[in-house]
Amino acid sequence: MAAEVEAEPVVASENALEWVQKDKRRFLHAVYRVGDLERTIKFYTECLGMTLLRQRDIPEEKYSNAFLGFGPEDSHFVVELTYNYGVDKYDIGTGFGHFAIATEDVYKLVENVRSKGGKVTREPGPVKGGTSVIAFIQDPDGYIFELIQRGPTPEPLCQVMLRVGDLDRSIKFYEKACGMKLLRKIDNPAYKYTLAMIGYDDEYKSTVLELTYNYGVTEYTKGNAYAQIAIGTEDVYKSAEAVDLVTKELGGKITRQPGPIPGINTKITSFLDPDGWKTVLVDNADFLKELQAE
Ligand SMILES: N[C@@H](CCC(=O)N[C@@H](CS)C(=O)NCC(=O)O)C(=O)O
Repeated sequence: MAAEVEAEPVVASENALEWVQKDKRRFLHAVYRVGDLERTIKFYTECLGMTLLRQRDIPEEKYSNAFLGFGPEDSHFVVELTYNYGVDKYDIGTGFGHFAIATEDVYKLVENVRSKGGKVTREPGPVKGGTSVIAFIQDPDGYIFELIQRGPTPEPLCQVMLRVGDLDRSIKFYEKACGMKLLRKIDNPAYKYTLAMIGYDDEYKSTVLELTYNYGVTEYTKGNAYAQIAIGTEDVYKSAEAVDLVTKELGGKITRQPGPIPGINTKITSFLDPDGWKTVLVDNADFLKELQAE
């Protein structure tokens, strides 16, 4: 009898880990804070070519959101900007890397950014130690966007780069807890870093997480500007079960138990990875309902 009681949760959790690998997942949005919503909307639409998809104001909670991207939210990864009433400055910290935009002509996009008063922090040209043509620009709050020259793609908002302290631990975490695949790992010893592209689909067709390990660096500051990425799932309860199991092995923790958000009823669960980066898993059907209601 005792043996049966002990065995049950283990079997359930192992099923959850297998289930995660078959779940229907996709990156929905990156959430971060900005000091002036109108200023950022203007910059993203005029300099970067994004479309303003929706806006909402929640006066009871003293914040507003704006969603922007390169296509509709039901099929594209987008940015969700948060403006907290009265807060005009945030600390980005050292751990957050950048968002990346794929474009057919980096030189042209950089010129557009510059002509509209945007800040170019790295001129276009081949990446150090490689051949891809890239550039870096900075938005009005100091968030970095990497511009990457590529052929046409259905998802120009193609990467979220986060720095991590142990790359193999992070890869294992996102594979097991989130069902992502390791798409590419590149070591660049000349510049003392290793990158891993991980995600749910081809990195040239959909958004990926780019994890960067700088040799010997295990700690970064998080600041208070960047918040989290949101990922769609068919079942937040099973998802949380898997995450819980993986955090016991690799670190990290569940920060919100699975369940509906009061008032909105969208089911979510959220957690921190072993470096403290936050992810929110959102019920796919609830998310689509939310989009239709707006
Ligand atoms: N130390 C870098 C490592 C990552 C890195 O160097 N990435 C490449 C892009 S994949 C880069 O920024 N290269 C700079 C350049 O080519 O100027 C960091 O933490 O950002």
